[in-house]
Amino acid sequence: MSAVADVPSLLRDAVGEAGLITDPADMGRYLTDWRNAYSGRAAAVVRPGTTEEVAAVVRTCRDAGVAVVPQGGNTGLCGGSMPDDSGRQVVLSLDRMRRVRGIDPVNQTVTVEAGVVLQAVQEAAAAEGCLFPLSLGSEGSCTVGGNLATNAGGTGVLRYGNMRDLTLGLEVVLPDGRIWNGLRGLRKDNTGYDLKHLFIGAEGTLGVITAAVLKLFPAVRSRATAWVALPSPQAAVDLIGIVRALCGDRLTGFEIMSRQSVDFVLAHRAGVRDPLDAVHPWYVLVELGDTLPDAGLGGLLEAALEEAFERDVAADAVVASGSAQVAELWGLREGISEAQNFEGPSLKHDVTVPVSSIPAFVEQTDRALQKAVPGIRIVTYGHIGDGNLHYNLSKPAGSDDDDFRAVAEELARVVYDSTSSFDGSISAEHGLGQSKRDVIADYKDAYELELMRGLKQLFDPDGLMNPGKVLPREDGVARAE
Ligand code: FAD
Ligand code: 2HG
Ligand code: ZN
Repeated sequence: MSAVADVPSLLRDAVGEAGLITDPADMGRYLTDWRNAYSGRAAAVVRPGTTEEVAAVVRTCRDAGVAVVPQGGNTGLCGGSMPDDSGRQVVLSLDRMRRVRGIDPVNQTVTVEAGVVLQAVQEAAAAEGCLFPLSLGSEGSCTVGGNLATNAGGTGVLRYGNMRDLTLGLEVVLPDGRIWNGLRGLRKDNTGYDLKHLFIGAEGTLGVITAAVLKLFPAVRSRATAWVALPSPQAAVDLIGIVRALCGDRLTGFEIMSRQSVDFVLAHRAGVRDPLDAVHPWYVLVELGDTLPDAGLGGLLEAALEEAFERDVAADAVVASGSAQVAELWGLREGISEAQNFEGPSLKHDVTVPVSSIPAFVEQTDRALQKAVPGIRIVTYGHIGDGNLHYNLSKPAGSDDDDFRAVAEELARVVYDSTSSFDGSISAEHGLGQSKRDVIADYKDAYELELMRGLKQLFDPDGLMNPGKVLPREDGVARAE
């Protein structure tokens, strides 16, 4: 076994000078995440350009007993792509693996390398008259590898599914350096265990994803978008029912936002304004889409809204009249994550409960949080059509940052206990990473965790593939973000 100090020179043999960074001054952007919430140190950052080079890097690190941390666009929200602070781990960035290997419009598939940025996949699909429907606020920076490793969701899940649903095949470098070529573009394949699903959502703990075959859909040629003011989360749930019944599969987006969320964006994002005159407690952004260029979606959406007004579900609404207004409405929604960063330390929760339980869940959780910290700002928003809320918290206005940090763990428990009481999940899209790695022990079945540990042991007996992520540490200490 080589000393850690030798690893950079061994890695140079694997990837050449262009693929290796050892100067701490140049490593900076790989060692801090998007929000500056997590940072680490590394023996080296290695940037292989091919699958074979990824395999050589993984073998080199395994032989040296050095841990590998796979990294894509570094936009993850739970510290999964960060090395620890020992300075002994190696960050394996996929940012030189950005080739679209092929697109097959007849088979409706695209084959891409893991470092391709999500927006580039969307653009490659559009150039062939197709749609790749995964859509996230971070799509200009996040990568296919990161999307797969976190099983990313976003705003199109209710119509098209999450990254797992959009994937047909994978190529993966396993922790022992072997390459598994599962790059099949088949919609039907019943030849045994479907291994790709183990790597999707594994947050880089079972291997490095190097390429994928993804599903495409017919391009959407007409859209209609509305901003709807509502009295309550119950009204939002009622509105989904109305829109679904009338519009069926044309419903492509349904995002909820509390007034607090919208206030943060209005305060911190340039070029947005409140679309309505009066202030309302809740809003949803509804979007319809169709492959026909003239599908009459505006009329359909207006019919749904009319019914919502008649039934006192909606309080007010604006139907967007052009692409600039559509962009402005989506700017209000997509700007929330960034806007919250300007309001001091935040606690991010990324939960799901059954859609039917959302109203009772919000009422119960808000009450418990306000009791724990009177005046706490609850920034509730997200993909309500999937039962997925970002139940984020900011300190009471004008209060001390450290006072808020001191109660962070208690507040996280309030949200998780409430989620659990509705048979929900404490992570719907962002994953466990470092932030929820320990607390998951209290919210997931012990036997399920034992099976997960068994899989980790099978794939990575040396524990060198993104250690310290996803699985609870043996000391079982529960920590909030
Ligand atoms: P990274 O952050 O680099 O890595 C994330 C995890 O994947 C880490 O554990 C890493 O080790 C692992 N990983 C990365 N590449 C590979 C690979 N090739 N092989 C194996 N493991 C790998 N997420 C959602 O689900 N829905 C949203 O709507 C959403 N909106 C967001 C909006 C904003 C503004 C931001 C900042 C983030 C948002 N996210 C969202 C979170 C984040 O963008 C996603 O988790 C995204 O999928 C991460 O991709 P990445 O390339 O940045 O991965
Ligand atoms: C979103 O839906 C993302 O905007 C980010 O998942 C959520 O920042 C967050 O908490
Ligand atoms: Zn989200």
